[in-house]
Amino acid sequence: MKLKLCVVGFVLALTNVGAYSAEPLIPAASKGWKYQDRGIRTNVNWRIAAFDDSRWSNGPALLGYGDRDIRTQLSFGDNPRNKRRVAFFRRTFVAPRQFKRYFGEICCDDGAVVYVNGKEVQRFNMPAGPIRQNTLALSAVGSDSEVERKRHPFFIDPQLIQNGENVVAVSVHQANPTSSDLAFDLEFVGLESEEEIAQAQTEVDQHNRVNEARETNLGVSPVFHFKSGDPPKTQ
Ligand SMILES: [Ca+2]
Repeated sequence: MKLKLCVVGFVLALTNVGAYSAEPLIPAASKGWKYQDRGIRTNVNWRIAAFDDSRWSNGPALLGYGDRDIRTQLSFGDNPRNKRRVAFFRRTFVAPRQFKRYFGEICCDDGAVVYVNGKEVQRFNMPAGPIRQNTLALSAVGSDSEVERKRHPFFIDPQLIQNGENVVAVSVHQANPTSSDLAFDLEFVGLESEEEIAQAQTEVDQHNRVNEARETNLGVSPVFHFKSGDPPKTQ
């Protein structure tokens, strides 16, 4: 079953990566992710570009634990029945010039909050309101083959991306302390052609429709996504 999931996830990843000829600012499954897997946020400034992450570990995506396709193994602590709720990730990326739109796709098990240059741009499978180091994801995705390796598409406000070096920071949250797995990957591309922008918009719209239905089933407010230009409140 797990192998089947991996194959499906791999094919999906290939489909998405191959779909855009635009310049990857962060390729899928890329190297150079800094991570902090101690389960505690030691510095409130961990999201901002100026934060010194030189003491963090680093490795290639997929990062996490509990599944066979993980390339960088993270620690969940000493107690499998009470695992750490959160892991933190950072990566610098260079925007060589200004693009018309910026588009990302994230794979996260179970939930995630994404920040670019210190500003929140997206959250997936996470509750509304302040996000703390012990905040749990809304639902477990590990047993749901359709979403475990699904890449969630989203646009990024172009005003947040500057020419030259930028920093993306992500917290990934477990749905419960006994969850068997955690996983994270993220890719960014700069879009220029109207055709690719329209294609990305279609992906985001389809994703939003699926997740609106999912949120209705979960009985939660719509925080799985936001439409471009309507970011959630930054905490
Ligand atoms: Ca999990």
